[in-house]
Amino acid sequence: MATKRTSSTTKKSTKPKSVPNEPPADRPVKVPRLSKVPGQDSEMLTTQQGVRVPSTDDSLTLGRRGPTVMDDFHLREKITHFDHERVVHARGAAAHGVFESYGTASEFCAADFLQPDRVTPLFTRFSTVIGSRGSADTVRDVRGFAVKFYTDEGVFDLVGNNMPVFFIRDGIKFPDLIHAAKPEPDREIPQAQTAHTTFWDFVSVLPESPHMLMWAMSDRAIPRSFRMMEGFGVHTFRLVAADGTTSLVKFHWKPVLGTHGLVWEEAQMLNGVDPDFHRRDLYNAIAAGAFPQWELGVQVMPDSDDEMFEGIDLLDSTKLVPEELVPVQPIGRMTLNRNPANFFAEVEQVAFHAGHVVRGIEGVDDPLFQARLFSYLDTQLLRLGGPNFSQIPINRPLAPVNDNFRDGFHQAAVHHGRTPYLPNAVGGGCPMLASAEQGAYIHTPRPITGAKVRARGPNDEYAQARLFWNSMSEVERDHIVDAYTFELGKVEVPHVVERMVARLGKVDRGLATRVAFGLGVEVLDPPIDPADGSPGSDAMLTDVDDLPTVDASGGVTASPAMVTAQAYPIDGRVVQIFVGEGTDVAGVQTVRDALLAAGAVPQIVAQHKGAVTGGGRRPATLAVDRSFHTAHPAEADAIIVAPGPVLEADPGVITYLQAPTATSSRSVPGAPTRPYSTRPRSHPMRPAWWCRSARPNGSPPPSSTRSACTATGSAPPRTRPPRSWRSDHAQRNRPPACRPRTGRRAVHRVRGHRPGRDRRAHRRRPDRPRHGRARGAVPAGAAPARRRRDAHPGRPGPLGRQAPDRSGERAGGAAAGRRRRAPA
Ligand code: HDE
Repeated sequence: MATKRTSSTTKKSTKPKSVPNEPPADRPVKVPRLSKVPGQDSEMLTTQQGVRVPSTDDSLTLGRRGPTVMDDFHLREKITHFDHERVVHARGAAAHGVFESYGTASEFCAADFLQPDRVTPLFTRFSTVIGSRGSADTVRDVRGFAVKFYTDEGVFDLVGNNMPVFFIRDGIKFPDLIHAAKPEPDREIPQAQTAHTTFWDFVSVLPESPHMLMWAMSDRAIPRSFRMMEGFGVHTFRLVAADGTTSLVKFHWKPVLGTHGLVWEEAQMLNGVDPDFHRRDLYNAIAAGAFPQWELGVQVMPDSDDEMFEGIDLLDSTKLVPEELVPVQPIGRMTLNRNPANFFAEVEQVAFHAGHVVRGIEGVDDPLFQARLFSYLDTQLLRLGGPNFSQIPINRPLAPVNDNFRDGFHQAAVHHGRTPYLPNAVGGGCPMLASAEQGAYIHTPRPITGAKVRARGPNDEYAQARLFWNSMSEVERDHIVDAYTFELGKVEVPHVVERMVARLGKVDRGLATRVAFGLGVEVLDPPIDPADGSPGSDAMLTDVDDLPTVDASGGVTASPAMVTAQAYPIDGRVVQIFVGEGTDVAGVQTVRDALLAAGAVPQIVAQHKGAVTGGGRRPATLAVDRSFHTAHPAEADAIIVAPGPVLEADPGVITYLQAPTATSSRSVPGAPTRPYSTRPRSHPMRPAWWCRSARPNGSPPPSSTRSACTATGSAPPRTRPPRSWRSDHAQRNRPPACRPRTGRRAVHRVRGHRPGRDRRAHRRRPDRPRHGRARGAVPAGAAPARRRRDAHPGRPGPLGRQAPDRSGERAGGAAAGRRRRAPA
């Protein structure tokens, strides 16, 4: 091309110009053509090389249930490209910790870190899936729950989620799933949510989606805290005992604090009020010494040739094994006890991989897992800049390494020796190969037969979705109905909505009717003629109709293990205590101390920051953590209103309490049975004790999804009592070593408040408290206080604080208490 361009511009030729890339008419030679849209100019689905693809739903496997084969070039190309596109799980938070083995797994697993009395360091990262790095925490989404164990035998990564199943059963569909779920490519909205057309379009025609959708529309998708989430390995794993016997297991993480969800309205508000809600919560808990804990448990099923259990396909990650059939056995405990020192170096650069397993733990031929084995390594090459990412400190194994790998981008090692190859004689045959007795990882031999095919199934895609629905409490069902109604309400294409509602009808007719009512559509029954291929047709839903289906519920119709009435500790629960001038300071301090002792996080909230003063002849002061400007009821699990003259008369308090319910009151005349949620108000107007999900008496929360470790029967005891908690502001501004046990000094120091000087001030003028009324909080109609320097708005007071301006405050009117006016 360059030669041609030069000749045409430098020399004027009289010969007719030849058209580049066009063969002469008399010689029809094919040459590469210029596509209008490279990579999108065929009507058929092709590979990047233009090879037409007959199916993109199933990986190429050895037999219907065998492992994925390397010559599935379509799968590898599709996943490779995806790995280097838009990365999932971009937003996350993480912490260091330890795993203490109970030793109970030693009978069925040879892994050293599961033997008795082993303590293994680990690093755990929680994440959302869809949102980009700056997105909010409390969006409706699946949460990643990835744990890196630095065992003496190498790194083991348990890369799971907070839900036990997944949307797809074959990894070849993962790029499709994420393309559909991510912001729509033409306009790049919406961020971090599935409430849009393309996601529902995709899942509505994906046969295996109904079960996971139920979980994603439940309270599990809006967890109260990372500390209150279950975790699941999702896939089945094969554990190998020291004597070589094998069993099939599912991994479970059970949070000691129980499983709790937010209410949807709260979650939405928190996205604005505090987009870092979960990240902050985890950091603060660990900084305060209230270390979150989870028990690791396993469901152990016998290993069998067909890898089925009670009709449940153990190679299908859209299915779970009900805990009623196989209880979870606890095998160890994880404690997160140290925050990362540098977010990028640790949280961002940690590289998990489903293929990081240690002796005694093997994956299975689940095609979802098989694709992951390829994807994680591949994705790190770009994300972490080359093949040496395992040398980054957070990824380095504790076990000694000698991999014979050399060079590559970002090689940090200066290797010695001339023989990075095996076998060698010059290097004395080093490094040596290990035998089983020396701890080598040896894959369990398993016979595989069958033709190389792209085919899966058959399976029952609705039974476990129905099981989940049946297991929910009434309030949780209301939430699920609301979630479907909201999400499908954002879909712009009617036939997608109809098809989804029709499929919900196969899960539960009542569920579909309630959702259909909210959407103003009908439940089509039967869905639509299966033969016509039109929207809603079952012909578009499954390619396995000709095969017999199996019941995937294992005979269980409802799973009480998913919801229990178990009581959990209130560690880390935020209790806001509203105080005002003249409040009962001693009483508030007693309540606060009791909350601290119980492990909760009390926050003193008042009209202004600084401090409030109690009543009596020798009034005491109380440091304020947050003002109504910086606190929000959605951040609290409970609110206590302390009695006091100023607060009772302040309508700002009521406005504050009302805020979260502003959008939740509904009344729909003429609706069928409970078309919309009749959930209890999450924030009653004037409570003495308001509770979101954990109740002080231990009764089951109305709005949260809870789960118990059925094997233990009760919440495992806390090993380490939490220390006092204070506002994150106070925590952040103190070096860890000198963080105080009680928060008061921390608050004083951060704000430049000097307690000694305060006390002197009160001694001088006990009749005129330094804070509150005398400084500007003048009730309507009262005589104005004598002008003082610190009563002027905008001018720093003697303690360096800004005096609150209440000079123009009127009684009544929600905003009056917050509005600032110029002094008269
Ligand atoms: Fe992932 N997943 N995934 N995934 N996944 C990634 O790896 C992928 C799947 C999960 O905190 C990526 O380093 C494919 C299931 C977690 O750093 C990527 C498939 C489950 C995390 C990737 C799946 C997960 C990831 C993106 C279908 C639950 C975050 C960045 C076969 C069992 C780990 C990265 C962290 C991250 C690929 C399906 C969990 C692109 C191809 C199922 C918790 O490699």
